[in-house]
Amino acid sequence: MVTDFKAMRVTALAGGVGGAKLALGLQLALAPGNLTVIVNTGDDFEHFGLAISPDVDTVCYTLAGKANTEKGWGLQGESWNVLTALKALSAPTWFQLGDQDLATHLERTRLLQAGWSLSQVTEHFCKLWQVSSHVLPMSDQPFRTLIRTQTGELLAFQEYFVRERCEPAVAEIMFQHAEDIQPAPQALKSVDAADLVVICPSNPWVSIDPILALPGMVPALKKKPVIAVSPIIQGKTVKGPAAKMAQELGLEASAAAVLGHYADFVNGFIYDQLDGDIFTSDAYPGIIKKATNTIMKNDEDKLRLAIETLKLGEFLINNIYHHD
Ligand code: FO1
Repeated sequence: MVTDFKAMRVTALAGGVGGAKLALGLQLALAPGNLTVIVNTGDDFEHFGLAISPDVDTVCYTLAGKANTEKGWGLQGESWNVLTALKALSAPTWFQLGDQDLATHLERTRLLQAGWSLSQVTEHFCKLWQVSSHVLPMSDQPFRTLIRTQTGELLAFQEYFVRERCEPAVAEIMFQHAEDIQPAPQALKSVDAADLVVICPSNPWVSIDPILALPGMVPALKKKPVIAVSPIIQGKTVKGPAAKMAQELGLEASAAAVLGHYADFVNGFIYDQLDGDIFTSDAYPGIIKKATNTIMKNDEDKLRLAIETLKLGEFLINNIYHHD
């Protein structure tokens, strides 16, 4: 029986911007230390020889209160001297690295080369940035999301997302990784130890699916109360290409399609009130659906959506969900 949602131990699955926003709301709503975020690393890449983990950094910067909330990525109060100097050298500048952000990538690369794992580097940074939550990269092994376009080109994720501004039509999303890819050591443990798992409103196909593709992840989720929050509102996303991608892949760009995507292992689903009555009473009868305002413009919105999610979690745990 859960009587105080603040005391719940929650594990969230997240990609970048949208996921980080709800993760911050959950951090604000829960007792310090009770949130763990498993973050997509399929967007990671090497640039100028540096190890860049965009979603991990977006989540860490957001939870540390250091994120540039206008851009959704990078740091607030950033300067761009290195980028300007790179431009003057005719170097590639399509991926914008701010001066302070660059320090993160330099130090991460140095520590990885010294034998640290990505999980250890992330924990170390989070301690220095006084992040009260636990941030876990989904895996310590390289996992790369690739996009095959409808013209047959194969693009690394950041080439598709940033360099090509998500313009090419997507034919296929591919995951490239070691054959023995494993979740990060703490990732499955944090799911097992959680009272509730929350799938943040991140892109289901490129931000959450890489996490779900890891061996053992879906079976671990099936043993837990899981709530997913839809990133699609009235057929569109607040940010990012999820809706455009869905259409190009021949899927429906709707909250209903997002629920269909997760239906095998979720017990609760939160979608935007603007989508009102999209679910008929016989659609996914075993899954509790709740419509609310899911747009997160400020910290108040993030906290409110987090509390709605935790209250639905509390209801699932106390009334519906039975542990094995
Ligand atoms: N996104 C952009 O749209 N343009 C950029 O120049 C860019 C730079 C960047 C630098 C560091 C970082 O951690 C993230 C950065 N992002 C940038 C965001 C990021 O690549 C994407 O939002 C995610 O991969 C999708 O979740």
